[in-house]
Amino acid sequence: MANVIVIGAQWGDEGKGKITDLLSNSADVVVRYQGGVNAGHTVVVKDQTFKLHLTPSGILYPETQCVIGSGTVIDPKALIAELDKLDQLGISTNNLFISETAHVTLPYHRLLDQAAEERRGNQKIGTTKRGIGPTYADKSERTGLRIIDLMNAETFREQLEWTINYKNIVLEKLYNLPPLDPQVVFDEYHEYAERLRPHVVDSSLLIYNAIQKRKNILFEGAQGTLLDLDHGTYPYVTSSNPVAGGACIGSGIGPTMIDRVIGVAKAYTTRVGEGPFPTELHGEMGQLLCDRGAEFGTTTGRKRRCGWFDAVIGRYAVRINGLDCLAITKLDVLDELDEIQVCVAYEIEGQQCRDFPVSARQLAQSRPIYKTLPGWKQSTANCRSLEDLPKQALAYLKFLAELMEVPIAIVSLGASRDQTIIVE
Ligand code: 2SA
Ligand code: MG
Repeated sequence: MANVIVIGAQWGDEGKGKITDLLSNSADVVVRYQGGVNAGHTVVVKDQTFKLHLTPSGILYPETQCVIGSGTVIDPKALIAELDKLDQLGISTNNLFISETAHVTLPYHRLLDQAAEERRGNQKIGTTKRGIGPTYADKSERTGLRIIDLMNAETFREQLEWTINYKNIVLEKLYNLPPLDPQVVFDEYHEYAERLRPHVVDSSLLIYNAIQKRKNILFEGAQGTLLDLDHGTYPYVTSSNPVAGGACIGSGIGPTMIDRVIGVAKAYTTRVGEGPFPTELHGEMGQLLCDRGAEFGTTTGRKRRCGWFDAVIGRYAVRINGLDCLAITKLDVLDELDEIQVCVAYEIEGQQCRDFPVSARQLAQSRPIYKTLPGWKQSTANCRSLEDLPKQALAYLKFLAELMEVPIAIVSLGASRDQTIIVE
């Protein structure tokens, strides 16, 4: 398997959790390289559903080392809750490693995320309100605290006091919120720091050493290409780089170490939060996809917006991530439909456009140009090979692969591990 990056080719929630879980079987190390507890991966093993936020999906395999890399932002309270939950389920977290250079989400980050969203009114982003944006903003502003800072009580206390005094000005003057007490926050987070200490490592070195020993490394993206801070539908994006390029920065390894990039896309499209979405379906069909696909946010429970597959976005994801192949998930959600539409191009100001427009304003004006394909009107849930698929379903997949000019390597037909076709 070598060193593989798995990324979301749409707006997140493509089913990366299931695909990384499958690939984790042959991975020695699984690395999360960006995002924080905004992410939500659902993995189903033997009828048990695991909802993971920060912990890489590989944690379900006892031998696999799991790394929360340098490019992530770590909410210690939420991470510890996740570890407790895994402990209760009898899943060992001994193989979980946390980067000492990852930034820490502190209570003021959550408060500021919530307050900023309210202040934006109808300009709101629709964030998960988990403090992700403010944590990354502090990293860029160089006022952030890193995991390594939490490991030394004295420097942690000093830095926290300075930072909270600064944040209190914003909380009080801008948002009319009560100030935080540095001592109270210190006492709480000092305890968390002790709990996390055994897991804290130089993660770039750990990964490098594993690569030197020819171990298989799996880099697990969170969110998706169109939520990328640089290449997504800005400003309706998250504050990190979910694209494949982010894997190198967020784990501290060089691009020459990567062998393969797999993009995960749903057989249709969803988006949670605000922002343009050309193929969104507002009527009954959108509701049907939402119901059949159980499209609700793993972290916030928000209803996801649903629409047809968009090959303009697909091609863009192929380009931005340098995809080698695709995994198409949730094909079974389309099982009952008479007809299925695929967006092959946009019409923007009277012009036909096959390339993804970079401006959110242009994207909002884009009208999808559809090609209609026949449905298969039978269950695909028990198909285990391409030959098992109804011919219309196979034609649908072939059409997507041709439009995006990359092969489809994996097809997923349900949440459980065995509802998968690996294309030889
Ligand atoms: P944030 O909180 O600052 O990262 O929000 C900025 C935008 O990024 C979107 N975003 C997501 N989109 C899809 N899935 C995500 N994870 C959860 C899930 C989301 C949930 O698996 O369902 O439960 O609501 C995720 N995380 C961030 C977010 O909606 C904003 O559009
Ligand atoms: Mg998700």
